Amino acid sequence: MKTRAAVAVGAGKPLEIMEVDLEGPREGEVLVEIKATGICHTDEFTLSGADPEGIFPAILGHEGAGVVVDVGKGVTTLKKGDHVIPLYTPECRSCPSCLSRKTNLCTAIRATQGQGLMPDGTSRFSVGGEKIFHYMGCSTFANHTVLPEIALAKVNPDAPFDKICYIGCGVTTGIGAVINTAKVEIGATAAVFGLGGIGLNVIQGLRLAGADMIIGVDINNDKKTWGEKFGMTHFINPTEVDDVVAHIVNLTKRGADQIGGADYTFDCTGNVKVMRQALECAHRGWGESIIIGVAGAGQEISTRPFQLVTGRTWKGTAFGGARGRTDVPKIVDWYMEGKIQIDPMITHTMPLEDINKGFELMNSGKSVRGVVVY
Ligand code: NAD
Ligand code: AHE
Ligand code: ZN
Repeated sequence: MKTRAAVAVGAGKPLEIMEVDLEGPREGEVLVEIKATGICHTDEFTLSGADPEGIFPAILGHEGAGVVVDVGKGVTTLKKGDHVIPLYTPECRSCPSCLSRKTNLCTAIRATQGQGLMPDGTSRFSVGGEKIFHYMGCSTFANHTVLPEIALAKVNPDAPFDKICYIGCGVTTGIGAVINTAKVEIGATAAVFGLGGIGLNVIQGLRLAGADMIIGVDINNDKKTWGEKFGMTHFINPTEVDDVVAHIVNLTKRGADQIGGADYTFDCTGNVKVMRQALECAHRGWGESIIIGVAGAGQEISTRPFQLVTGRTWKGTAFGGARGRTDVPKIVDWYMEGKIQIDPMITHTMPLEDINKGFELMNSGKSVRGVVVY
């Protein structure tokens, strides 16, 4: 069949809207009509050329929601008409990682996914006979896409596509980092670096978890009002203080010994210098720092080992530690029940033709989440 897509033709180049050829689903695969997709900073990261796994031409996008149009041989858990959210972290429930119960990082199809291919090593997308690569196993910047059955979460059919697409990455990553990865407890103090589409969801996750002090850090002062909407109690612009680490340590001083530091800190910037700041403002003895941001090729993190010797822990999280087929339908229900907010964070919606404007709005800090509606 033919479908419309925004194709990433090369690093740093604008996406090109074109008609592409899409082959139907093979065994174990599902054809999905994408109804809406968010634009995440990770799409920009790959488009910019900073992603070591970046490959062109490709159809980017990994934060979608849509409807099953057709299923391939052997598909048993989904049928035509089901509402679904694509999962860049699938959940096969039978690989050693899924069975370990220690991680959400299913390994069933990770190797081919990283090469921009379906599990059988081929692509379903092409233009004029030339192969177009898939992206993160999702390619939601196409109106129709094909995914493995294990990479789709079946969700409440009453939920609006233009809102729940955000659960396909940003919402789940932010809230999951708090609940699944950090396991934040009531009364905790926390610092969140980077108040964009992910950081604001970390903040709403911290409020859900019952954190007392929620410090937001961003170089953009407009993010103060945004953070406060979702539970932030203090805001710091690191360019307006001498030393952001000392500032946070001072702000969080408590107890007879007056040792400061946050119980939990989160990097949502992808900047390795910020990751170091986030670790070093975590509390001596028990502070945990969670890396969410994705750093470009060649970037490395560093700190004095003494920071770890004295009890701080450095952790990372992908997709907020969520097991997609199990957890994503629950998060959609939380949204439908009013337990979490999504609508105010979606600041811009646009047709596919305007997707490059959506990237510009994100890069300039003017949008929190831009969503393309097909
Ligand atoms: P975004 O562009 O919406 O937000 C980034 C925010 O960081 C902006 O508000 C910006 O002003 C702020 N910022 C930039 N430099 C800063 C600095 N030096 N100090 C403080 N704040 C700074 O991006 P997003 O969609 O929220 O994504 C954030 C990061 O998370 C990206 O690196 C993205 O690739 C990554 N990400 C990771 C996962 C995962 O599973 N680990 C999932 C989604 C996104
Ligand atoms: N391809 C990059 C890494 C990109 C990355 O870390 N992606 C996150 C999701 S970001 C979503 O917005 C992730 O899920 N990582 C786990 C995985 O298996 O990719 C690189 O550095 O090569
Ligand atoms: Zn993302």
